[in-house]
Amino acid sequence: MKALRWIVGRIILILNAIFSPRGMQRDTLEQQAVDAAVANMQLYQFETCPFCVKVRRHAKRLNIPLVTRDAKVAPWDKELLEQGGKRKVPCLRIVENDQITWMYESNDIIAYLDKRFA
Ligand SMILES: N[C@@H](CCC(=O)N[C@@H](CS)C(=O)NCC(=O)O)C(=O)O
Repeated sequence: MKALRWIVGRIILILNAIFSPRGMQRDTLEQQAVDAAVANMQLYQFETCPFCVKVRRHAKRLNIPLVTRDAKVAPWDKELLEQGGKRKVPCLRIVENDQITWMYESNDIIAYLDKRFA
């Protein structure tokens, strides 16, 4: 079962690399503003989780430099569980006006990113 999961994970990564989406283009100032806004967000994720791949592909499409944190390793695993509330990925950590939001659900994350950056 573990081996099968590993193989499926590799296939997902290979397909993701082959069919990598194109990033949207912005003028320099606009891109700088987007980059600054995204610096307040981190995506807690597993590399081969299909829901995480979906969010990463969307971030690529939006051309946003979203930092990822591997929720399988310390300290991110503990941080996600203790501060986010559950060990589920993807989860977007958003810092806004000194407030931290932990957003679960890939579709909600994508809708949020679209609202901010599309
Ligand atoms: N409906 C969720 C599904 C997310 C999901 O099932 N994630 C799995 C990984 S692919 C997970 O976090 N499972 C918990 C675990 O492996 O501990 C979404 O779209 O984000």
